[in-house]
Amino acid sequence: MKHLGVTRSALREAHAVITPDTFVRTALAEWPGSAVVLHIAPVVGLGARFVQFTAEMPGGARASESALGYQRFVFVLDGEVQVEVDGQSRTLGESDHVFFPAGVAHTLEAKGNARVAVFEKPYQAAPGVEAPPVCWGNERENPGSPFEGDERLIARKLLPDDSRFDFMMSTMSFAPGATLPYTEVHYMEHGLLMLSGEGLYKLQETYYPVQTGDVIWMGAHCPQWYGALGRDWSKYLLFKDMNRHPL
Ligand code: UGY
Ligand code: MN
Repeated sequence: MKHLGVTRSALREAHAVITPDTFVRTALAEWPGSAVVLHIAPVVGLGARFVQFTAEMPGGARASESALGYQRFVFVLDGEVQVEVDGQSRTLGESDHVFFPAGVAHTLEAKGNARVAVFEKPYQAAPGVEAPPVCWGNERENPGSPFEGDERLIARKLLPDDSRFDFMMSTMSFAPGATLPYTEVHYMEHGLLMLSGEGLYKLQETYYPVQTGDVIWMGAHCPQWYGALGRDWSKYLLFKDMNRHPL
């Protein structure tokens, strides 16, 4: 059925909601053979300081580090990906993730059809702070902890929470009816991918119904609040720049 131009996707100066019916694929030099949906780029709204994309990798497709030396975080959505870095070789499956520091050579190879969520950012060094290492993990094995004391809202940090890192990746899981405790307003930006479930996202003045597969960009100071709907827990993957003075 034709959609007659109707979509839930929306773009405002400090936020964007991007739904799968509006995804457009491109190629990227570092991802030969993969279809890349570049969700969030610096040209969005008033501007983003990171990129977020999904790479759809056919079996055998390979990717290498960002030619411009950006840090990269990769989260496996579907399939299996063989990762080579620092003389190590590991097979990552669904919910596994890896962080590559700026300038670290690596390759990713899809063992069959695979989909990965990728976040990249130029590293902001800070005086006296050492560079972060390669980090591995699995989101499902991460126990997480209640967010601001709410047992129905579990936050899982996917990177060590220390100042070597200039961004954090996490997941936030909400029981049906659970909400963020208040409308947040902060200078840090977010890139978000709905991993499961559905809910209502308030961004600036507008409430958006969102569901699995949707992407959200929240720019600096975008008022933000989420409430989970539906019968099952909902979960999103979240990028947030952190730990650096903004000037
Ligand atoms: O910590 C955060 O910034 C997070 N709670 N924001 C969000 O979920 N939109
Ligand atoms: Mn936030």
